[in-house]
Amino acid sequence: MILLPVCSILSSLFVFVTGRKLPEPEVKIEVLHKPLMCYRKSKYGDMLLVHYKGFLESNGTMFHSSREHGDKNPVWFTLGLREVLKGWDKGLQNMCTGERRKVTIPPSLAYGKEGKGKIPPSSTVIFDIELMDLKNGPRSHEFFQEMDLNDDWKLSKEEVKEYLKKEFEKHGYPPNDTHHEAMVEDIFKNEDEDKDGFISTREFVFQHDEL
Ligand SMILES: *[C@@H]1O[C@H](CO)[C@@H](O)[C@H](O)[C@H]1NC(C)=O
Ligand SMILES: *[C@@H]1O[C@H](CO)[C@@H](O)[C@H](O)[C@H]1NC(C)=O
Ligand SMILES: [Ca+2]
Ligand SMILES: [Ca+2]
Repeated sequence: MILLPVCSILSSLFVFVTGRKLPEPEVKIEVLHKPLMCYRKSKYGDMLLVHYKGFLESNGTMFHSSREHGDKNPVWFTLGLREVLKGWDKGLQNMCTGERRKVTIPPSLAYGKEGKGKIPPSSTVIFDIELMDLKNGPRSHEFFQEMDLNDDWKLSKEEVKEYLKKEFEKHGYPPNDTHHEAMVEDIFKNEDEDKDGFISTREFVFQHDEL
């Protein structure tokens, strides 16, 4: 698969290194086909099965087609977890099974300044994406359990901080308590909806990303 897994830790790192957020440009969404029946719409944490074609905006060259390349199968991914391009996480919300969209993604939400493979640096890319299937995603319970060190089914700030520390080490960054604490505050601001100081499984699994 050609999609670049974007590591959220690294983009969070950027925020703390430069002390500011990247300006978040918009993803342009055009609906090409909407099915008559729509039982439910994709939301953060769902598993999506898609077929897609990717084009360079600059000259319309197709750089990937899931129907023609690789094993020719559609691909599964979890929405909103940065498993795929950020532009996909933003552009494939509220989508019905059978719906087809044209999603235009600026470089910062796609392959960045560097580009990747056939994609030149700083490319705006266009995806033609068809949602083949949709199911409840885990926003992985395993992942939750891995972070929940004392098995009380909620995540404390300390547990999230421990997790960040491990992730940073895994990616070769020295742990930095000041950074980690600021990141934890940021995470809890978004995820601890009832502000009880813990992220519950419900808050974890059903959290909605703001568009
Ligand atoms: C389109 O642009 C890409 C990247 O710059 C280049 O590799 C490709 O040859 C171009 N295709 C055409 C048809 O001009
Ligand atoms: C840790 O983070 C703080 C706050 O961002 C920063 O001022 C400090 O230089 C960092 N320390 C190390 C060792 O990177
Ligand atoms: Ca816990
Ligand atoms: Ca809570």
